[in-house]
Order: sequence, then structure tokens, then C-alpha cells
Amino acid sequence: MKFNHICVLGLGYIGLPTASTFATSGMKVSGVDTNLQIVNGLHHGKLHLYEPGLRELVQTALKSGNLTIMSQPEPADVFIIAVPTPFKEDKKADMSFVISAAESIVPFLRKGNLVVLESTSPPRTTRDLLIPILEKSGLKAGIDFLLVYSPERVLPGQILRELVENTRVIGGINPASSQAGRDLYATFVRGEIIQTDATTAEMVKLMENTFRDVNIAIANEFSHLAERFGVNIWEAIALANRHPRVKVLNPGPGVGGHCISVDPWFLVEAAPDDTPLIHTAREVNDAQPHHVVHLLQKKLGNLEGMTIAALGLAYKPDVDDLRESPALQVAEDLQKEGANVVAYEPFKKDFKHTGLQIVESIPKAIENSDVLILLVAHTEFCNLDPAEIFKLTPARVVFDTVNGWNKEKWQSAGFQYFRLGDGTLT
Ligand code: SAJ
Repeated sequence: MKFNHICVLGLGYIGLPTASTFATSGMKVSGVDTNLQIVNGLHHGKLHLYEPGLRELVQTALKSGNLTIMSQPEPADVFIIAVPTPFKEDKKADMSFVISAAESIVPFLRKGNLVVLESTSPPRTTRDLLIPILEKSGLKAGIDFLLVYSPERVLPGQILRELVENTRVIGGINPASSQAGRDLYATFVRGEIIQTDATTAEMVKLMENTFRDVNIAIANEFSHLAERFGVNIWEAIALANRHPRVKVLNPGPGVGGHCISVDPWFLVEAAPDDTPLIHTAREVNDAQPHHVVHLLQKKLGNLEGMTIAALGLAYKPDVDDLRESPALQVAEDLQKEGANVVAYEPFKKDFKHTGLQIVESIPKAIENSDVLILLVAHTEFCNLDPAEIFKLTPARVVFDTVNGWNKEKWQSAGFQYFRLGDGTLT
């Protein structure tokens, strides 16, 4: 099947790269976002998010005339829904953005259109939620219009490369839909394109992120055991990983981002009695920021009145995304314990957060601190020279929660160095 005009709904971390990639591959693309600030910014070539290479890609797409940014959908051959699916307070999936996006398409849906859902969604969303909404158009799914679920599996920080190179799963509600989805993504995908049914594709996406969450949870739990038994977890993991079938992931201050810390809950919500392991893994990872604060208290005693420089607030290294960030949770918890937290996040210098003092440089963050805590292994932090830092701060204690610093170097610069998962901590 041949498509000429695509309407992408949602211009976030997935929608914007996807829209721009289709546009630079020669398709006419209408990029739609209901947030007028985002739309106005993009009209002036200003991006609301950071991803390596994205600014240049969007600018090329806009200049080519193939990408147009707007706040409402318009008639097209293909509609791609790439809106967020966050969770609510009770950890239940918030499908309101998907519902609104689908409803906004209904007036424009025509015979022969293809609709694609890319947003991570609970099992059976395409069939049970999307079809009834789209059929309000009077058209029949699978006959008058085609419908697929195709999960996005790109890694923040490497989105542009993975968008093109990753294997793409296309889950159609019928074989004709899958085939149309395949034809669409063949425009730019160089990885394999594999066809399946919609519910399998939904499960695949949730399984991938849940698998990673459970594996990080076991790494975090191993780090607790290492602290208890006087073992250095980093050495133990390196040795265990010499086994040909073992690949233990890294412990850290917790699991954040809008994917791995959220998606497993969709499975727990859909089948609570079949997901005790998944549920527990989520709880282990969610408790990890509190564990970090607890470790610091064990080492330093009462934190009240102590000035702590928090290095990094993003959910992982070298990204600007703070959603569900464990680093932010640690900073908040330290503040609750009475510490004065002075935080620095190089990828979001203008970030504001009630109750947290956020500064715009490392020297500012550390100039009056008693302790430095490394919360995110941003390259900029890992490359710090401890001898230089020593001159800029009265702090003589550093706590590394991500194994980002070299113990010997920091010690020989004059710091007391502690690390999450070191048997010497408790
Ligand atoms: N983390 C650890 N230890 C590790 C690895 C990660 O504590 O060994 C933490 C990170 O610091 C971060 C969180 O886990 O807080 C998640 O980071 P990540 O790099 O594992 O994953 P995301 O959330 O950035 O992207 C994931 C990816 N999924 C998988 O690797 C299975 C990506 O491919 C998906 O496209 C993305 O979720 C998504 O959009 O669903």
C-alpha cells in the first residue's frame, strides 16, 4: 500500500522524532499537539525536549516543507497516535490522552485510512478501547479502515538511531492491517519488520520493559545483600557476569522514566492475581530512593541541617527527562529529613521544584556543602577531576549511588568515598 500523507498525534519523545523521520523520508506529515506552547515553539524551530540530533532533524524536516505543525488533526492517509500513557495516583493506566487523540481522528477518518497506535498500552487496548471509538465514524475496523498497534522501543538518548535500526513489531487487527503497517514503516525502518496481531504486540512491549524492571530489581536487591554481608556488589556483579548465561544489571538509586517505572503496572492492573513477581519488583525499585537516604543516615547520622549537593536529577544519564526520576525522589527525601539540598541538573538548568534549591553550575552546587551525592552518571559528572572539586568545596565526604566515580582517585584527592552496594557502607 502507498501512503502520502501522515498525521502524527502527540509530538513528545516518540511522536516528534517519528514525524520528523517520516518527513525527511519524503512523506507529507502533519505533526499535531494539543499543547499550544509546544506548537508555537516548534513553529519557531524551538524544541521542548532534548534528544541528541533531534533539533537538527526537526529543522531539516520543517525546512523541507514536508513537516507542518498544528494543534488539530486534518484528513490524511495514516493517523499515528503517539501520546503519553502515564499512570494515575493509584498506579492505574491513564488512557485519557489515547482516548482524546482517537476521538479527535473520528471526524477525519475515511475509507482506506490506516490508524496506528504507538503509545504503550494495557493488553487489549487496540481491540477493546480503540475500535469502538474509531467505529463511531460509521466505518468498520479492518474493512473500511485498517488498524495496528506498533510499539515504540527506542532508548532515550539513542532514539534517532534506534527508530531506524530496531526491529519493528506490527500488530494488526487483521492481516490486511498488519501488511499496511509493514508498508508504512518500510519507508524508513532498516531493522526487521515483523507482523503479528495487535494484542501480542501490546504484550511484547509490556514484557520487554517489565523484564528489565524485574532484572534491575534483583540487582538492587543484590546490592542490599552485599551491604549486609560486607561484599562489594560491583566486583561481585562483574564476576557473576563472567558466567556465560548471567547478565546482572546495575543497582542504583531506583528506576525512573516514563516507561520502565510505569509499564509493569499496566500488567499488574490488568491481572493482579497473576503478577506477584512483577508487583514486588516494582515495589523494590520504588523503595530504592528511600534506601539510598537510609544508607546516608547510617553513615552520617542525623542529616538535619546538613548541606548536601545533589548531582543530577534526571532519571538516567545524559537525558533531560525528570519524569519519575529516582534522583529527584532522593533529593526530596533528603530535604524531608531536614537536610539543605542544593541540586544541579546539567540537562535541565531551568528546572524548578517546590522546596528544592536548584542551581546552574557545579561550583554553585558544592560551594557550601558538607556532602556530595552523585545521583546520575551524566558524562559531565563522571569526568570530574576530584582534585579540582576538592578546591571548590568544603565537603570531605562523597556518596556515589551509581558507581560513576573512581574510588581510589576520590580518596587520594582527600575525600571519604562511599558507594551504594559497597560492603563497607553499613
Ligand atoms: N537502570 C538501572 N540499572 C540498569 C539499567 C537501568 O537502575 O542496569 C535505571 C535507569 O537509571 C533508569 C531506568 O532504569 O532510571 C530505566 O532506564 P533504561 O535505560 O533501562 O530504560 P528507558 O526507560 O530509558 O527505556 C526503556 C527501554 N526498554 C528496554 O530496554 C526494555 C527502551 O528500549 C524503550 O523504548 C523505553 O523504555 C520505552 O519507551 O518504553
